[in-house]
Amino acid sequence: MDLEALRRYSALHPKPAGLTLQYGTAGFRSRAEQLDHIVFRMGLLAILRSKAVTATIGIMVTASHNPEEDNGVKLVDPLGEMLHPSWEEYATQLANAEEQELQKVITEICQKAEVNLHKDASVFIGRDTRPSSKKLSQSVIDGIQVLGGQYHDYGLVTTPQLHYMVCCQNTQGQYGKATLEGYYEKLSKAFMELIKQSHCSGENQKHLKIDCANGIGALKLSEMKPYFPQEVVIHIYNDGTKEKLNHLCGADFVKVQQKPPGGLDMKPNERCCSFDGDADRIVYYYKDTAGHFHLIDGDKIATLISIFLKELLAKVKQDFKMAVVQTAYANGNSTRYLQETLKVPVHCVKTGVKHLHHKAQEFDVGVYFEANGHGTVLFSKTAETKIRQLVKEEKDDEKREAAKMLENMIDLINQTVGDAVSDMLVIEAILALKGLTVQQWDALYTDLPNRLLKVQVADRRVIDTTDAERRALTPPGLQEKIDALVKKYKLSRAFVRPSGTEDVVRIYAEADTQVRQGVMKEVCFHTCH
Ligand code: NG1
Ligand code: ZN
Repeated sequence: MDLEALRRYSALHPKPAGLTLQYGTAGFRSRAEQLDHIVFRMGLLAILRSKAVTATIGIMVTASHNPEEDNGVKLVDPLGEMLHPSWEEYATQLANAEEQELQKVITEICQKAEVNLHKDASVFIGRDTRPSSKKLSQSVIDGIQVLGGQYHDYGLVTTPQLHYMVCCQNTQGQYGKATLEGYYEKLSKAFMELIKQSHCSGENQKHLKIDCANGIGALKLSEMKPYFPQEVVIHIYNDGTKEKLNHLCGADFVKVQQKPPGGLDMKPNERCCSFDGDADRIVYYYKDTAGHFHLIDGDKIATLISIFLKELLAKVKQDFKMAVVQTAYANGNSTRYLQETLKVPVHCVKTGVKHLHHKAQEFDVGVYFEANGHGTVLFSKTAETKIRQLVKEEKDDEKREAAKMLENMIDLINQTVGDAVSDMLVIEAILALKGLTVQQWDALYTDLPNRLLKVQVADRRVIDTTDAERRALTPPGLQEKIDALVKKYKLSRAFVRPSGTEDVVRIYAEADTQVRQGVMKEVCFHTCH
């Protein structure tokens, strides 16, 4: 380790006195001006991680759906997954070390994680469109250079694009080419192959309006436009040329507010969707002829995809295990529909993509979505190999055609992480193939009225939860009060948990009618007092 370089560069990226930040569900998130030392040190950590696992590691500068003034950084592991939990702690230690302790902390991490500093290292960098992101990614590069290693700066990319690049690189191209062209070509080819088999695409069905949250999604969709087939005509709104990132628009705004984004003029029954600020989430919606807004969230996306995959799996007649993974925020009626009508097993895990991803890996086909629209589908190696083999060798036409569709789904889905662009193409393909309108999709089941609020409390860590965050263990008495309230209402459910990305407590409630959501007011009262 070049100690002189470490001293010199860390002095250029000083840690504000008294500031401690934690590597949470989505890495570090904070006001952008507090993050310079963090990103520099994450550059250091990315090199250590790369040396530890002898693979390329990704580092993404973004704060997703959070305000433009915020920023964040997270590391991407070799197959495009989130950073391994054992390293989250190292990230937090390195981020909070005083300057004079940096070398000691690096040495400790090297010892604990058996990092050989003489090994080669390689890091891929990406960033979103925030004004602060460019400078922060320069600081990442400073960190990388102090410990020495190769890097490739992809510049402006969506979060899922960076995950894809990392996976391609570490699988020697098996997953695809680690370039933007490689990504666009892979997705558009699979999409076109899929919709070749669709017979019903009226003129109206072709059009899709997309709110890009004034973020990176707009840039990347524009780049991808030449690759799009004429079967889909996309109209981009909130492209970042006029308004601020995530301001009154984007997937998070639409989901939380349950209303359309600003900047998108919506006519009755038009199919619309919103990406979030780094394009890893998507929600759909439309307005009916009476002017009512209908949200189609991650739960309904998971349901549509599950229906489609289940039908194909039945046709290929393999003993593949399929399941859906949700979190406590999944609407109760989505869970009921999946289990009782569709007869697909559903599992509930803690909030945060890494938990959903991990659980979904247990199945041949694991569909996972957070209600907020972050999700994807994972196929086991066994299932993927078998499906590709059936495409080549199966004599039965119906079976082979079904396998072909599954193969294209495998190629269209970004299996590394939720991806708004890829999910959008999956949804558009399924709607076209099944001849479904957005209203028919919406009518699969009716969401229970629900509310998600956040409240600021003195110390959110006093709330400890269990049972996939559906029950509060502490503070004493809180859960009992929620239980008593929930009992009063039909189909009612409510829970509180500390956020992993903001200094707030989130409160969720649902019940059979909106009026009965009065439960929400009362849960709020007990959480704050
Ligand atoms: P927190 O802040 O822990 O609730 C939020 C989302 C998660 C996930 C992460 C990462 C909700 C209720 N929570 O986590 O689902 O997306 O951000 O971005 O939407
Ligand atoms: Zn995001």
